[in-house]
Amino acid sequence: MIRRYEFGKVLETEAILEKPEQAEGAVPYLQVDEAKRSLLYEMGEKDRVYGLGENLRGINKRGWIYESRCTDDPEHMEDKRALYGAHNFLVVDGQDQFGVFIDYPGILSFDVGYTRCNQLKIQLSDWNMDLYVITGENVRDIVRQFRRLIGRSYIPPLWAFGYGQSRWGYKSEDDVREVVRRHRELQIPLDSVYLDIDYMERYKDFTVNQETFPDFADFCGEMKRQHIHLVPIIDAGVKQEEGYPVYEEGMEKGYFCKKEDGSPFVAAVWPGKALFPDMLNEEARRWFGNQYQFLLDQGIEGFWNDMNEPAIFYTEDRLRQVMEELESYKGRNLDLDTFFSFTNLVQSLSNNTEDYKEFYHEFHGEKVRHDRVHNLFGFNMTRAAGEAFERLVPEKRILMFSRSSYIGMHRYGGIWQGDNRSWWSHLLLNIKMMPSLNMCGFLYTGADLGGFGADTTEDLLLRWLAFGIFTPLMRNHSAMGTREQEVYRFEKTEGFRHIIGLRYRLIPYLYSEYMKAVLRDEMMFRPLAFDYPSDAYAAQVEDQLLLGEELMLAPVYEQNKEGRYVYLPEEMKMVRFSEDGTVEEKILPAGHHYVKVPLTDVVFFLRPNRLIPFADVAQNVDEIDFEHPGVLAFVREEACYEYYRDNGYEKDYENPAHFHRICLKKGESSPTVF
Ligand code: MIG
Repeated sequence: MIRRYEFGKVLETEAILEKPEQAEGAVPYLQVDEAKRSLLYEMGEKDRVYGLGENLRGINKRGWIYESRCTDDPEHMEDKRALYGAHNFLVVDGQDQFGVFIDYPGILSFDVGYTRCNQLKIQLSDWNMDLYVITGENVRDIVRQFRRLIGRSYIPPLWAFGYGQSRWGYKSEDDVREVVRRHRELQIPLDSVYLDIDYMERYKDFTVNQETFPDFADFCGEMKRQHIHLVPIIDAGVKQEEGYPVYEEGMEKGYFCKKEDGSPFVAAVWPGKALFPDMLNEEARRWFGNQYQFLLDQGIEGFWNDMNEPAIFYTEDRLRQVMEELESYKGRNLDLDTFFSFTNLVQSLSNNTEDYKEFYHEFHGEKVRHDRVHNLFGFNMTRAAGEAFERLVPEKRILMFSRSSYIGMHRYGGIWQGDNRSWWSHLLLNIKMMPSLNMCGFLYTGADLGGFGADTTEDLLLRWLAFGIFTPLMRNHSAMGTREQEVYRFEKTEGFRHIIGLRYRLIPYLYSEYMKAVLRDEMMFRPLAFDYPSDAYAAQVEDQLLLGEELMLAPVYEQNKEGRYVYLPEEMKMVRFSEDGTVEEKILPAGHHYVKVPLTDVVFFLRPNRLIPFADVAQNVDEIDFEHPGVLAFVREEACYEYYRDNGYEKDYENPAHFHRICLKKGESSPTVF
């Protein structure tokens, strides 16, 4: 059951397309305090709190305070409160069981037992919101109802389930050719290469550097013949430069965000001084979306939207003030106080909260100060693109994922998990984030495999890939200046080939699970607690995940480990894939096990009476034989799988012809397909 309560003058976020009628009576579970602009819930000692999408810390969010404030912060450390997204949905599971969604575009915080162990306190910046309280049969049911409310998640083209190679630093056609050549030569499967900001002409959106990519359309074609899709980045800021058509047209039509006095708001990002298109204004959004045509026309079929929190390196106004203030430090004896305020001055230039109060949007015909709708910017940039694709190439699925997001954006694209580091702890963070993102509708997601910032190591990359082969977005990405981390930079070529090859064997299963999760508002990745609610130990496990109804994953996420402890909530079949091609299957009883996992092995667990389709290795998605997959099964009596298969490019998602059944009975050697 879904109850909606309206407070104050709601700013329509369009997270929810069809709002239910307002509920009668008092809000259940939560104490509503309008004077303090807060909502309060007294948690039971053992209550667990799930959700909040893209965030730091655990699957159970208890014990910390989180903020919904979309932020470009590459330091994903435990003491942080916010990342790039604002996903205001959580589920309390304990003495009571209910979900809460705060549909509110401004900045808010979720104190989940931080100030007081047993208090959940939600604090808003102003008192205008839609509050949803959802109850249901169990946690999965609550999440399903919420997902139905926010609408169907985005569906990418099939090739986007292949392996993608990315690096901030590929500068030319030849750099890209080299990446493709090395993968193909070593028979390491690959479907896409990402283009970071260097493909553009001086970081101008919707341009291509003519010197390094002299014939871009031609080059796209050349790549496509090798089954490679190029995926260029688009940044939120448009360079301020006379003669650059996107800038000139945007100025002329008044489509950029303005300051209070109506003059354009100038902030610096990659290209130096830049302007932010008013993504919240329908007309400007349409105009910005139309710009993607420039790249679609040249054969591009996928994009990633970056810097759309929006990130600000500095604003003209603040830079001027800081420069002046720095002057005053000249010749002074800098002591404890002055030295730090001196160094902080320069630091304060970037992503300064005060700057987000300096510009305005034209939002549903009203002038609204940015900070009140801050969390909608990335959402609406990606919506601009998504709506444009529907207009410009309605017959096609276009790959789209964004860095910043708000619930509602999940209908237009996926997200990647931003600038992590080549740290083991960030592999674990990647694992933990999957279910909470799924709860909020973000199914097409993954982290930068190998780690974005800092230098990776071969073992970290192997272990990370061994988890990444299960995430819908499987992309190796790293930052300029860090150790190069394409898999061919390392020695264990066979190991890499084996692990990435396994991804391709699993794509029929993964794609099928993806589509069913989308079409049925299910989570593809779940914590053990969601499926084994009466198992008190399972509720504590945060380093294992359920995938679909079939698999349990237990990745290795620590260095120099030859295996790990795994908890089995019931009897399962362990399946081990080794580099030499052997597949070991072994039934293990419920309980605790130490499982050996050598560096290039992949291990997962099949639940009883379940099977998954399992294809042969392919070098790219086009080569996979979806029609005649083999199976991996754990049959006690009979296992059946609902197999979803379409051509991966058309949009008749619900066509019943796409659903097949694969069944295997005990004693049978080959499955029956219906
Ligand atoms: O501030 O375009 O998260 O993936 O490589 C850095 C350069 C800007 C941030 C993205 C990252 C990308 C990088 N961008």
